[in-house]
Amino acid sequence: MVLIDGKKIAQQVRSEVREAVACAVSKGVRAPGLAVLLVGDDPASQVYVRNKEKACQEAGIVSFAHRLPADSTEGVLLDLIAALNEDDSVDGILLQLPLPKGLDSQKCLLAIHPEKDVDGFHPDNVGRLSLGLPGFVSCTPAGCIELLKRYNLPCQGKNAVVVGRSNIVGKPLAMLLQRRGAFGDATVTVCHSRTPDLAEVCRRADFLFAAIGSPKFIKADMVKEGAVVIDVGINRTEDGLCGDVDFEAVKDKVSAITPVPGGVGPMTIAMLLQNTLASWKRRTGI
Ligand code: BQF
Repeated sequence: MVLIDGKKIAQQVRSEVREAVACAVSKGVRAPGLAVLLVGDDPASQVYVRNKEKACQEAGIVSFAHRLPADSTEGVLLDLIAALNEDDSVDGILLQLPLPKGLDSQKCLLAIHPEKDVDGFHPDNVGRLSLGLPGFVSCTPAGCIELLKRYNLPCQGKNAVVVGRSNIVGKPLAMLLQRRGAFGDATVTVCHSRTPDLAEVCRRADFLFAAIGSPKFIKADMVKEGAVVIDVGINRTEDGLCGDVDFEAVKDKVSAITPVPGGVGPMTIAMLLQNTLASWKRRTGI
């Protein structure tokens, strides 16, 4: 059984970004800039935003944090996004989700210029992904594919099952798995809470992606012998972070598996930096 070390791969990606930035900056190019918007005081979101600021700093990316009170109006947020769209020192704009009640996240995401949408949530970028055009890809699904690449686990011609159909993970992941190439070309099934006999569908998976949002949901009887299992779940429980996969029950059955913590989570941050790097390269012409 291969334990897929997302923390290690994320560190590799982060040093690659750091080296690319340092190289260009030493030649006089301005540093990349990422604006991070946090509305309200959700404790998990505060941790995520701090993680992202720290990762930027380490990579030589300037982070511009904007912390707004929970009772901010949509107008204030939209005005800030409009100003960041116009700001040439900002290559990426990240709106930390979820937003407090009363704020329409779809409307706010639509206001971010698609060329600065490093989270890949703008409908332009979602459409581009579905058409196979270049654009920003949502960081968590991109991180899953990056792990397959770096561990050389091609899913071409295999059965991939994605459990969960969210806009942020399940849907874009299913699109990525259908792209052409060694780390695409999968036969993809997307299942969810209304799927009859979910266990039976999961058991057909050569590659199983768990993005349900329910701790230890995937049990041993839902996993095929020798499958690759990618656990996208981040659940906060009494005994710390916990994935959507019952790791202890499943680990002896699989050929490779990601742990939680230290699997897909760290890759999410790494891919954010990679997207910001790509935006900066494009905008500075390097
Ligand atoms: C790890 C996120 C749900 C909703 C909004 C490392 C992160 C998590 C886990 C992290 C996540 C989840 C982020 C680990 C960012 C991933 O060691 O396992 C890093 O910071 N994430 C987010 O920004 O918004 C979310 C999950």
